[in-house]
Amino acid sequence: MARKKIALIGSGQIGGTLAHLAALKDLGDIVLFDIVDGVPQGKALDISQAAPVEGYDAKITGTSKYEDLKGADVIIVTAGVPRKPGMSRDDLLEINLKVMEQVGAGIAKYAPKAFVICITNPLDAMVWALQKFSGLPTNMVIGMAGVLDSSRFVHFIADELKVSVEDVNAFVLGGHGDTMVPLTRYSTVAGIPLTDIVKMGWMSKETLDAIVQRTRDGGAEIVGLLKTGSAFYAPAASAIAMAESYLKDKKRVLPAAAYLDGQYGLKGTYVGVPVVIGAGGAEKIIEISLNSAEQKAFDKSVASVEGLIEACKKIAPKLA
Ligand code: A3D
Repeated sequence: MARKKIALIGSGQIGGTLAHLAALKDLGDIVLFDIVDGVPQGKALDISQAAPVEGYDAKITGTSKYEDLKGADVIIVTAGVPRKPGMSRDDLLEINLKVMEQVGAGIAKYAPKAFVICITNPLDAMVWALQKFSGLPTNMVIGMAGVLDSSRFVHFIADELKVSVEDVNAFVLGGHGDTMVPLTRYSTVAGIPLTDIVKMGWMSKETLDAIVQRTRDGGAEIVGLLKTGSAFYAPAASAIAMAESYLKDKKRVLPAAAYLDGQYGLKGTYVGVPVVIGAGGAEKIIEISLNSAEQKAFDKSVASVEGLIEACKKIAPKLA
């Protein structure tokens, strides 16, 4: 059986980490792409030289030519600029929208059958634009945010309760940004909802509220510490989980920015919802019932995403 091919568009902090993880997990051969010539080639060589130590056989190459994407099964897009301290994800919109236009054209020409995972911020608007610019089917273009946001939530809960991360399951809905909706009712420790954990007195309501807020601000906390870029280890691990679910047809149920066609009462937009990811791409959107407070928070988050999509349409009228 031929090896799968994973192409990484953007070979910066996340791109390099993606390549390393994909190699360690034997997901297939890897192509690193970047407009800065030398960086993808240098990282590819460095990661290839770790192969004898780690024992992976993946062929890892670097390129600045779109034609090298040919035949890619999965494409993960991180091309663009990340945040600096004081910047919101939305501040990146204009620059990264232009990048999505180039990347979308490259994918359409050379890898129209790929499963595409977008990571570039502002996430929900960029994945929406990338799908439009590439013209790929909506089930084959998805955005990574929810796996990362949920993972941050799980880390904080497990750390607070001093339990294994393996026994905590967290659920985050909505756009990737300050309005994201961590759902405490659907987040559990060994099956016990966090709302019950509070009732049992294992964690105070104030602590849980603080964790929810820290999850929302999770990206900014790291930007503030790093000062020269944004998080990359956990974002890369999150996208790899999504790629693996597609490549191995695992049908994991993962929160991701997916195209909504009537689900949650929304049409033609991308927003974070639970999705079954398998060989058919985004195979099924799971619609959960929301109480009025959750619905209100979700609506606010959707409004913020829709505002960004409108801004994209103004900058690039052909998207309208
Ligand atoms: P960085 O290390 O700067 O890498 C970005 C790479 O993109 C650089 O190597 C650039 O040279 C390259 N690039 C720029 N323009 C183009 C182009 N037109 N074509 C090809 N490559 C290009 O950033 P990073 O890896 O830290 O972050 C990448 C993106 O992910 C940023 O937009 C971040 O904001 C975003 N991000 C998203 C999340 C989510 O959870 C959604 C988390 C963390 C970062």
